[in-house]
Amino acid sequence: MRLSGYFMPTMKETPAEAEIVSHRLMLRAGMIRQASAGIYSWLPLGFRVLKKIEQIVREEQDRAGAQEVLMPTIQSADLWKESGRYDAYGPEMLRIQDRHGRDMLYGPTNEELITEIFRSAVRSYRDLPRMLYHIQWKFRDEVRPRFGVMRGREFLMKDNYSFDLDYAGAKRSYNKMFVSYLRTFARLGLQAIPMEAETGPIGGNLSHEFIILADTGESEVFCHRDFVDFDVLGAGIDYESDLEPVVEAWTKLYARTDDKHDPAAFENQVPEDKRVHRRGIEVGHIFYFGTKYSDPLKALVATPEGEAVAVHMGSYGIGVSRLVGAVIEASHDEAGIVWPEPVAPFRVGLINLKTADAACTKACEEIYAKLRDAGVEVLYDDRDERPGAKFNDMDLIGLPWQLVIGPRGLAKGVVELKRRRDAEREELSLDSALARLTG
Ligand code: 5CA
Repeated sequence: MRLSGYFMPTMKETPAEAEIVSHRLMLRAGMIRQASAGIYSWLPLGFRVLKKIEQIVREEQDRAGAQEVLMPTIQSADLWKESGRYDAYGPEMLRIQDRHGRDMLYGPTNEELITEIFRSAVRSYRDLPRMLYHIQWKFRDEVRPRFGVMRGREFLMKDNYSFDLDYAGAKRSYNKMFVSYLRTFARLGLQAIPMEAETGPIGGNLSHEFIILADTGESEVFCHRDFVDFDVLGAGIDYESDLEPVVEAWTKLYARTDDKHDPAAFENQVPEDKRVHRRGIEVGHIFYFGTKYSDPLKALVATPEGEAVAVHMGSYGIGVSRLVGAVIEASHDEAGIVWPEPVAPFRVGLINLKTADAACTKACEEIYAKLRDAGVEVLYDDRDERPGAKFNDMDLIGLPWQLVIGPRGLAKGVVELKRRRDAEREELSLDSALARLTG
């Protein structure tokens, strides 16, 4: 992509309305624009990151055995009246009437709709277990939308729903999601800690929030310091094996959000030098709620003995659009964003220091073509701008690698490769730079 023709409206000034760093940087880097309170348009750079995160979430859901569907954003109120949640959900739900005066709503979540899909198709234990997920926009009329995409009113969520015959089966599904969440967040370059949490309007009695430690987080959390060094990606996971030992290893140490916090237990279980009391960002939340929806909605399956029982369910959410902000909160410096490679909008920023210089531009064009041929995502700054402005923009948008080409270096046969993460610079020949970036 050539920057001269790319829609990336960066800003030098810090927007006054943005209170936290991720919101400021997303506005300044031209990733999003506010459409109205808590509702955002995604511009090309931001949309690329959103799609990368979405794809990693999707791959890990698929790997764990869940199947993707797509349910609508607008739902009929009838099912919500059947489950009893239409009144209980309160003013966070955006209620709409269609032209016939029928009650509709913009879905804040999808337990009812997925249960209706399930009950219309499944009758027997032979068709269990099942896990169905979708990645869809939700609307919650939050009292206080803030922090940009972190607490929006319209936001992108991955929500998965599991169906099992009994508690033992449902716990297996819960464990699959628990482990797949650890993997998903690790692939995004994040250390997410599973914490015992309240269930709120979704319901149930077994629930974990996945929390990224960050001073700007909205949750107050308490946990054992050893979580910070846990590694999950190293372990090969077989989702058909018994995952209980993995889940136990990740839940035996104290980790709770403030509404579940027990000061006495915290002090008993965690040595003083290991106590972490911080703020965090909730990037995922999983629930087992048994028959809370299948009972009222009569989602019944026949057991092997022929008895009809309500199916056991769980639901599992990831805040996909919130994650864009969360990754930035976890990875930035004074100059701007520092994208972890797997979610970077482009891998390489190619900077032409002097577009008026024919040899310099020729070298840039050649390497740009070669990088693209090799399948490397590259953003080529071919604008007629001062080098300082180009460096600032590249640092702001945080691509992992910057390849800087100027007439002086070329005369010596070298270009500069800078790693954004630690600003480490290296002078290399064009060919070795190419080899490094395509290797
Ligand atoms: N149905 C369940 C799980 S599938 C559910 O809705 N869970 S939730 O309410 O906890 O939301 C799931 C995730 O969506 C949260 O962990 C959070 O990461 C994200 N989320 C929730 N509210 C917002 C919001 N207002 N803005 C951005 N992300 C949000």
